[in-house]
Amino acid sequence: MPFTLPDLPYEFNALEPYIDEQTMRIHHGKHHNGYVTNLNKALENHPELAAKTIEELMAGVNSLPADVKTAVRNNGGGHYNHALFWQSMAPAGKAGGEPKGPLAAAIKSDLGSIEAFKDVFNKAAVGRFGSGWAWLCVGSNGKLGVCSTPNQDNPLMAGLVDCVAQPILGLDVWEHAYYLKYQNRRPEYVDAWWSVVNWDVVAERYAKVRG
Ligand code: MN3
Repeated sequence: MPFTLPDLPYEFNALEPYIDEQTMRIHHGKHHNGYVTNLNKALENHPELAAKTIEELMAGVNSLPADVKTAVRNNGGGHYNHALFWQSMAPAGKAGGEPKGPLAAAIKSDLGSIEAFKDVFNKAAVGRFGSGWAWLCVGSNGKLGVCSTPNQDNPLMAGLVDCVAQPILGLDVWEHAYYLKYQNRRPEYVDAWWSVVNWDVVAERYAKVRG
């Protein structure tokens, strides 16, 4: 199988009380696992695609053959997005607070202030109608931007999304990400999530994209 479900980099209960253990178990073991299984199934008859990295698949998804395009868009997107999401979080104590260093400086110069960034990100997350994601990305001009994509789309999907960029932080706002604990209160989930953002990982991604 070309793609495998990555282990979480922490225990299922590590993000309590912000994200509950049962949600993490179902989200990782059922939802993310389903995307990986269905992505592998879609690629069974396309060995040339199965040899690509998930990033390569995402960037080229708009020109894939019609028989696999939707499956890769939805399930490849689901795999990429969730892998990035798990890595973007850490237990309270190792997470939350504010970004530091060059990332913090870039947020201030490109988005106004840390507060202004969080505000626009919260609006993107809460305002996404139905299911989707909010993103902090680095554009082709090297500047940071915030956007939102529907379903399992992401900013790597050139030709399919409004904001084509390199994602460095993503927030899942599908109901499956928060419904057990927060029910319909998406804004509370989004607020709580900031407490488990692993800024060290986000800063590493930023440094890598900027070279
Ligand atoms: Mn999800």
